[in-house]
Amino acid sequence: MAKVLLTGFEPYWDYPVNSSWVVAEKVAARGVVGVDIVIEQVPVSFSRVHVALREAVEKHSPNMLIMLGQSGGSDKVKLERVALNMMDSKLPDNDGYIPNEEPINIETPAALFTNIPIKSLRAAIEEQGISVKISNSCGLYVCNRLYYEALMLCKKYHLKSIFIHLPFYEGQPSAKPNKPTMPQNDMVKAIQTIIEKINDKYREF
Ligand code: PCA
Repeated sequence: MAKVLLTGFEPYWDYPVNSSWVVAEKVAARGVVGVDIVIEQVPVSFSRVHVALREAVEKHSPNMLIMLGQSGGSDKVKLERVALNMMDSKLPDNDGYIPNEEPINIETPAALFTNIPIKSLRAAIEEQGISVKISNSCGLYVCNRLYYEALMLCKKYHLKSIFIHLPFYEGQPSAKPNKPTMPQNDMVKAIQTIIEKINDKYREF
């Protein structure tokens, strides 16, 4: 049976709840037929997030690595295509650190791409009537740091990996007023659909 490691982030900034973790927990609770789903919460920390990911991959030995992050202000599920070898932010991470145009690793590629055919995932989610788009920038904050590490790990382990940014959910505490929200059920369904699709495509894991 295929195994998915699904990650979500802890709270950060002035968000006491992170939609990515709430959705990860719901996906694990509802499950996907024929797939073993394990979830791990990862820290909003430039210096710790990749260590947490590596430990989780070594602990669970998944076939698929699906990472969720909150993108407050987005009105769609965003399938991230690329991670950049760069860290930059105006606001601190949860350790108080603010990187200023720092490469993640001076010896590794400038950009890494998901190894999952992203357009077929978009089509499958659209078929469910859920608002989705492909994004060509995961930002330069901690989500991008995590994604870059994940795509490096894909080279080392036999892994399929993608990062997905999620909007605030309807009724989320401290979601910014006037920012779009999405029903939790739609986001959960979108992630279940992604897991089903990847599992169908790579049955031979
Ligand atoms: N979103 C942030 C980091 C944690 C999260 O949920 C980001 O987009 O980088």
